[in-house]
Amino acid sequence: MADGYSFVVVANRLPVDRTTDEHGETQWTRSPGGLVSALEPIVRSSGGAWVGWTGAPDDDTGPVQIDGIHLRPVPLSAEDVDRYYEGQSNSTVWPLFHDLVEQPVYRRDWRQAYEEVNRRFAHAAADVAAEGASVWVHDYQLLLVPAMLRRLRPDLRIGFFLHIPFPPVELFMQLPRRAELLRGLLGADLVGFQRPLAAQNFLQLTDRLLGLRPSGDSVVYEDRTVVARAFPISIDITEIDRLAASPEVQEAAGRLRSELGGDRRMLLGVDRLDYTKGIEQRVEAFGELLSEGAVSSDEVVLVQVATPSRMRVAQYQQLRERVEREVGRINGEFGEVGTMPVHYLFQNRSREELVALYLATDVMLVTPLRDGMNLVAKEFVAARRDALGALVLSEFTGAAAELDEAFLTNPHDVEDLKRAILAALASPPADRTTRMRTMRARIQSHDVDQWAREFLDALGVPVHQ
Ligand code: ADQ
Repeated sequence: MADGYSFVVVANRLPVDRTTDEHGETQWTRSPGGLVSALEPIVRSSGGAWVGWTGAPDDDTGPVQIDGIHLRPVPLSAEDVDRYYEGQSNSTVWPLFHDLVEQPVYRRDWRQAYEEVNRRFAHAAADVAAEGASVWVHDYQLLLVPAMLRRLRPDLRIGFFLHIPFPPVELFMQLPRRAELLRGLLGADLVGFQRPLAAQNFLQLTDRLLGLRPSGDSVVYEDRTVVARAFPISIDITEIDRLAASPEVQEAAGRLRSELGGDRRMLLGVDRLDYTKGIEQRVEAFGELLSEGAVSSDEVVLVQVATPSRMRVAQYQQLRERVEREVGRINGEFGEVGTMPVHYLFQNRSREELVALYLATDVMLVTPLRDGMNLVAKEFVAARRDALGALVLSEFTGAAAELDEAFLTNPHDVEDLKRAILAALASPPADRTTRMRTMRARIQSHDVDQWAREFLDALGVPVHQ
C-alpha cells in the first residue's frame, strides 16, 4: 500500500501506557525501558508505526498518533490474554526456552489462540506497512508472525529479534507443532538472538526438523537467504549515567544507606518476580550464610526488590508465596527489632530509585538460572561511576559473556552461590575497582542505540536520526 509506513515495529506491547486523568480523558505516557527508548527515536524519525497490544483486555482503542509515531493497537479479549499471553507465551514457550527451569504446560487451545493472535498481529502489520517497508518483529509471543506476514506481504523486508534464550535442539524438540514455529521464524530475512549459541541452535534445528543445509550464519529457505546472528542487547547508558550523576539520586542513595544501618554492607537484588531470575536460590544462600555464621545481620543486609509480574500465572503466584515464606523465616530467625536481615519490596520502583539503590549497594546479586541477557547487571555497572561495588553474576545470563570480570557463579549450586557472595564481600577495594573499571569500559562502547542500529544495518534498513 502506497500510503503506509516505511518502518514498522511489531511487539506484544505498544510503547505507551494508557492512563485516565481527573477529567476522565485518556492520556498516553511512554513506557519505561531500554527497548522503547532505543526504538522510539528511530520509529519517530522514520515516520514509522508501532503495532502492539495496549495491555488492557477487551480494549477497542483505534489507531492513534503520538509524538510522531503511528500506534496501531491489536485488540486482545480476556480469553486471548488467558490463552495466548498467559498460556502459550508465558506457560509454554517461556519455561521451555529457559531450559525447563519450570515445567512447560502444553495445551491445544493455547496453541490455537497463539496462532490466531499471531495472525491478527501479522494482518495489522501488513495493513500499516508501505510497499517495500521494513518490519521489525519482537520476541517469543510472536514467533509465527514473520512467516504469516511474508505470505500477506512478500514485498516487505522482515527482521525478528528474540529477547530470551533460544533452547538447545533437544529441548525445542519437545514443543508440539515445533516445525511450524521454526517455519514461522524462517519467514524473516534476519533472525537476531542475544548470544551466538542461540543462533547456532536455531540453524541446527533447520537441518534437524526441515532438512535444510545451513552454512555459516545463514540458511536458504524457499529460495530466500535467512541470516541468523547474535546482537547482544544493551541499555540506555546516557540515561543511567545522568541519573547516577544527579545530586538528588546521590542523596537518596546516602539516605538509603543510613536507613539500612550505617555501616552494614548491603547486598541487592532487583528483578521481575520470575522463577528464571534465581531469587529463591539467592535468598536461600543468604539464609544459609546467616545460619552458618559466615555473615551476621549486624554486618550485612539483603535488599530484594521484586516487580510484580504475570501474577495470574499459577507458577508466579507459587513463587511469590515461597519467596515471601523464606524471607519471613529468615527475618524471624535472624532479625532483631530494628535490624532485619532481609528487606523485601514487592513493588515497582522508579528509574531514579533503582539507580539510587544501585549506588547504595556494596554487592549486586544477579543470579538467574537462565536469562537471555539481563539488563539489571548492565544498569548496575553503568551506574557505578565511582568504580566501586561488586557484581555477583550468574554464568547462565547472556550478560556474563560481556561481564566476565564479575564474581561469576552457578546459581543452581547454592554452595557456589555462597562462595561467590563471600568472595565479593571479602574482595579488597582495589580488586573491585579494577573489575568494575574493566566492565564499565566494555559496556560503554555499546549501548542500546548502537544495538538497534547494528540490527537494522544488517537488515538493510537506513537509519537517519
Ligand atoms: P526481563 O526478563 O524483564 O527482560 P531484564 O533484562 O533484567 O529482564 O530487564 C528488566 C528491566 O526491568 C530492567 O531495565 C530493570 O531496571 C527493570 N526492573 C526490574 N525490576 C524492577 C523494579 N522492581 N522496578 C522497576 N524496574 C525494574 C527480557 C529478557 C532479558 C533481556 C531483556 C531485554 O528476559 O534476558 O535482557 O528482555 O532484551
